Amino acid sequence: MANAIRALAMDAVEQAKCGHPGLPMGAADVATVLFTRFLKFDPADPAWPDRDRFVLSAGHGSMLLYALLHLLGYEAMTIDEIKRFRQLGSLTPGHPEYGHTPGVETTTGPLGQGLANAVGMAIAERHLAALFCSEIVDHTTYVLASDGDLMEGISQEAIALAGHLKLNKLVVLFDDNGISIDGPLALADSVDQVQRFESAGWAATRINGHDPAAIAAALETAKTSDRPSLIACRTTIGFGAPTKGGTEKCHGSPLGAEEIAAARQKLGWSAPAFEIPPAICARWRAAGERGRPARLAWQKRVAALQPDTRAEFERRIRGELPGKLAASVRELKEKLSAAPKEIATRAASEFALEALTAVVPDMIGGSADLTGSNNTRTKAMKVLSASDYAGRFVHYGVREHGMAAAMNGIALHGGVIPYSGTFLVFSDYCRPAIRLAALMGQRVIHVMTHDSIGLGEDGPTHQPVEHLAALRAIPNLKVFRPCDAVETAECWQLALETKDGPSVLALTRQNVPQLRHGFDERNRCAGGAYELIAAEPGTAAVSLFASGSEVAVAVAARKILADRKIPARVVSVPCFELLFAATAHERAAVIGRAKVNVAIEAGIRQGWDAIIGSDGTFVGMTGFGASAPYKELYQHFGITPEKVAEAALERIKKS
Ligand SMILES: Cc1ncc(C[n+]2csc(CCOP(=O)(O)OP(=O)(O)O)c2C)c(N)n1
Repeated sequence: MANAIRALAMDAVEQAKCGHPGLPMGAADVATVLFTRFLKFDPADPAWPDRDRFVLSAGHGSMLLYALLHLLGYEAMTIDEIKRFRQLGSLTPGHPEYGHTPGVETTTGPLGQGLANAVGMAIAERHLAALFCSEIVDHTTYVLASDGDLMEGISQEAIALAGHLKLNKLVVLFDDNGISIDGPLALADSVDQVQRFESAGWAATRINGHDPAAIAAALETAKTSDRPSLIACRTTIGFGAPTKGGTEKCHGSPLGAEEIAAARQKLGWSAPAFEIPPAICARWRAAGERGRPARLAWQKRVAALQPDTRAEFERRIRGELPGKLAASVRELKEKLSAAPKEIATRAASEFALEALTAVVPDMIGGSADLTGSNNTRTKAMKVLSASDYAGRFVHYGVREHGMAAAMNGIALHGGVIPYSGTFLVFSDYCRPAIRLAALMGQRVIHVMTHDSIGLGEDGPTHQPVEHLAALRAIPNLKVFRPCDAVETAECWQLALETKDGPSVLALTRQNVPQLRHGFDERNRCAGGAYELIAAEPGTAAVSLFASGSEVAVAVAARKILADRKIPARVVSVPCFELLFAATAHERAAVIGRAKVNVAIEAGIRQGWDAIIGSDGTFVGMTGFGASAPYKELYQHFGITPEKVAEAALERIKKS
């Protein structure tokens, strides 16, 4: 049965003239034992909520997964799809892509990410099991990880977190083949992975990855472990390829017709390319049908739940927000209009979270060891820990990358909406995972505070300058930078309602005035930008655009200009992406036709030209910040109402 995987991998890579045959051939025995005897799944319902998850963290070995899906009877994965490996529009892209191919649990390829996603999946499983009982939620997350996965720094963050949380339903199968692209692993690595995992609180063992009995025994042991399990499976990369097997030569290129013919002979596989002998195919299909009774029994158990519990469980799995959200945001905004708050937007976020987490039980918060600074833990939130998985706040530790990737896994698991916190400057540490959340279309919400030089004395290492622009460059990511407490509530609502993509909320450390007065039921941030204060008297000669804390600067600049009888309007721009998604007509209306456009943001200019034009005036940063009290920094870098008014007046004179 394992040779069927090997043959399909060799043939598909050969046909595509590119790809990675080595991993599928080497890990075929491990995968065969796992999928035919342990993994709980049903090809008839790839999204069955209580299925075991299988994460191919070493995404370059995608043909392993595609071969399995085909052999096990996932309807969409026909032999034609295998033949179209790596071709446009096929279900078999170069690396597995979530949402594209049924049966693929997460997008992998950037090494280490899948392993860290799996930690999030295992957290979500334990959490939901604690809330909804193990009759309904009781599954294991299996990972196949390569040397590359374990060399990546993110793997350390992931395994440390998993060990600490005692995620005993997480099992990592390490494809311990001692080969990477450059050659033998010994060129670059001499870590004892078993000892490494053990020291992180895992159960770890070493086996022969070509011995089905040993693989089965290790998986059996892992089932009863009170800790996460590592099974280091010693394998031969490209197992069966007579000259290239065991070497880097079979890692990432076709074996060639001659080597494939010799491998077929060595493996005793006489079937032609892309053909699976009926008897072997039947055994694989039978393995694929193994899980059906379990799924049907599970459906019965769900049907027998109390109607309220069942409705809630199903709502959460569908990822639908509770109906109470809108009313809660409305109430929040009413409160703020009755008693305006001059607070930092990070504090406004906490204020919003008090209300939102009360009506959206799906939300799990967290922080990478900056809880008090990020304001992500509300008073009512208990900590999610090894002794209480029902808690809703995760102390991720100083592990921003692992946190962001675990959040992706939590979202992918379903039933839970992860949000978490760090400083905006450390979005760089999260970036690879944020990019994947955007690519996969996952609702993951990053609270990123201390969003500019406005954080003050911590200085340029901590002051984001290029980060807003860099995040705005990621497709399908919404970057929100609210200007006050009301916008913060509105942006939170928009982030929660964005079911198909991640969001970043960039929030201030320093206090900002409340600029939105009077109750307005509309979510004014929904258009991405809106006129906060109209020009007077008459038509605007100047449009002042700003985001976040700089909207207050724009408002003060408007006043200076008004005193000089220059009518200026203020446009708050909390979200570029929503503005750019609006119709051309709506966008033009918000941008307006003033002679002079000025944008103010305590970051770099990049991106703003789309709003103010390349001839617009930008008041912001052109280099790194400095360490000083923040008010002095705003003066020092010239981000003040006076400078803005001056710049506008100069432009008017010239025009
Ligand atoms: C973050 C990241 N860096 C680099 C790569 C490119 N790459 C793909 S596989 C690989 C290493 C291959 O070694 P191993 O993980 O042991 O896989 P095997 O050779 O056993 O298939 C590298 C460097 C990647 N996919 N992701």
